[in-house]
Amino acid sequence: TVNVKINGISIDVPKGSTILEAARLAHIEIPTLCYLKEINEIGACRICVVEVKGARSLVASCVYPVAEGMEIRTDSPKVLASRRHTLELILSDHDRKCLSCVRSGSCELQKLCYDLKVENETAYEGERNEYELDGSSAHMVRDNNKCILCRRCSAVCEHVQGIGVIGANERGFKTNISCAFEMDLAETSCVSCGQCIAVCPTGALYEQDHVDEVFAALNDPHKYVIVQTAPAVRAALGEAFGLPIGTNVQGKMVAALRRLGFDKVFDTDFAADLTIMEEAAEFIDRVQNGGVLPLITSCSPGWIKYCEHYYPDMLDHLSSCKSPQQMFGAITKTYYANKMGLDPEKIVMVSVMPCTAKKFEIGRDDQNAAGLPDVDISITTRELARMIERVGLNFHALPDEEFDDPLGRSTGAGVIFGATGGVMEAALRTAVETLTKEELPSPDFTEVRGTAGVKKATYHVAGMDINVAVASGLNNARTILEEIKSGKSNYHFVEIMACPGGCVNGGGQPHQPANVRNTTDIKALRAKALYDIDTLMPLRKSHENPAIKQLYEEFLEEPGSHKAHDILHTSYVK
Ligand code: HC1
Repeated sequence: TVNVKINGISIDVPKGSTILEAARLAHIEIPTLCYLKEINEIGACRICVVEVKGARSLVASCVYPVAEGMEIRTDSPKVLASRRHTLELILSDHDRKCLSCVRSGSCELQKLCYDLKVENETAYEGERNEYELDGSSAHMVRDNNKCILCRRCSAVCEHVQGIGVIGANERGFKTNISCAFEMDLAETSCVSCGQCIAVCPTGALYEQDHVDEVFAALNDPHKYVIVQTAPAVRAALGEAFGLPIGTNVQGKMVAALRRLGFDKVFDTDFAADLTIMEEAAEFIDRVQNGGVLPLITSCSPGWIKYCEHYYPDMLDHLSSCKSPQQMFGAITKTYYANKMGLDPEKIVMVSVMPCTAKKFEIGRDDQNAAGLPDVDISITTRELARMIERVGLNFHALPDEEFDDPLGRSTGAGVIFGATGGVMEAALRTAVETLTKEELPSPDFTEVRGTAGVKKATYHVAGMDINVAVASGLNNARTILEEIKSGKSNYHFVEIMACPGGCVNGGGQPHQPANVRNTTDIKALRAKALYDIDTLMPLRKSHENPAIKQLYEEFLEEPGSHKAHDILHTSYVK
């Protein structure tokens, strides 16, 4: 350790710490703007400056290492004045239409201006850049008028996802974050994961907002509006209302959706169970009949887009199963509509997802089992929170309610889909019991749990070794894909999710500011909420779901049947 003095208090801190880290150990949170731990450590924004005795100028604490005997001031008038000036300079080229900004209340720039009492927004008024919005893609909008050039978005795109479709163009005052050759985002090989939105401190990046469309459907007496909620939404929606990260709010979420006026409140987890039935059958078929291995999961649309753009030669590995979101819509507009005597044309299928790529997925080809789009509108967890706020529901006071039957029934296997490794574990629970024709001593496959970016395991099943791998985050996916291509590995089954940690950390989840992201394992806390639900479920294997059994008896016949293929499977494009 080294001994330093921070604001007059002596403290021992690990050698090699930055001043920012050292101050945290002294219970001082130095404000930051561009800094994202291990992702964007560039010391560029100058908000985290501090005084170091003997140094010629203020130093950026996020990148400046401590040294024995260092004397640091994080709170001097000089420091605070510098931060204030920096904020005034940022505001001088910032669209300050803040009142109705999508990030009002969760904007990190707004909070800093409040904390530092930046009263004069026009201190450096002068020339302003004016940018057109880029709303070209199905999933998001880029508004450079609100961009503060922190580069968190480009860092996460390049360093976490290995894609790099946005970055700094031009120089000096004209510097802006955009795509190469000023292309629209839709023209690039962006995969729609929305991780850039999740880390953006301001309203420069946000999802395409479909809240008005949902309200319009709810207010249309001729429409029958059905909602499905993804596994990971229940583990994060509460954060938008100030609840601790990892609070399971399933019951209040259902109650809120009912009060918003949805005709049926169903659960994507049901379709996750259905996906497992189809995918486990596909896996067993490929193993027993010499099909392409490894089989790779297909429920994450960001991952599918990535595979299509970057690994088109590996599309044969993808499961042909539609994602649970799409299977849900397909079953709703065929089986359920028929069963309930509903006209599929009048059904509006809304999905609530932790994901921005789902907005893109609903418009893909070959996703219309009833001759209509399987899903009509996909909104994010954040958009649902905004709907709840708009109509003034007191989320905290809502009772806990249950999903409707029968498409609200699910098992523990369905709910863990939302965490990395969950799809693999759910599939193994069913595939192993199908292959061995014996009941598992325990449904837990703990080797594929946890937030590590890559996980591997081998299971001995029915006389053979089944090698599995799980990757989340596209850089990690690339590692596994390269292994497969080079022939170095012999996997039978691989799960890939585009977002690091899986859907719990999707690009559509409630924002958490950088200081929380830098110090808390958000994805682990949210995942724990899902595994806790699984543990408490009376049924934990997809093939035990009574509503799924009934669906096959009444309609689909058996997993992998001709009918199931027509309705629940899809294809990919190079
Ligand atoms: Fe997911 Fe899925 S788990 S992709 O992560 O397979 O988004 O939560 O809904 O479709 O079920 C997301 C989550 C989600 C699908 C399921």
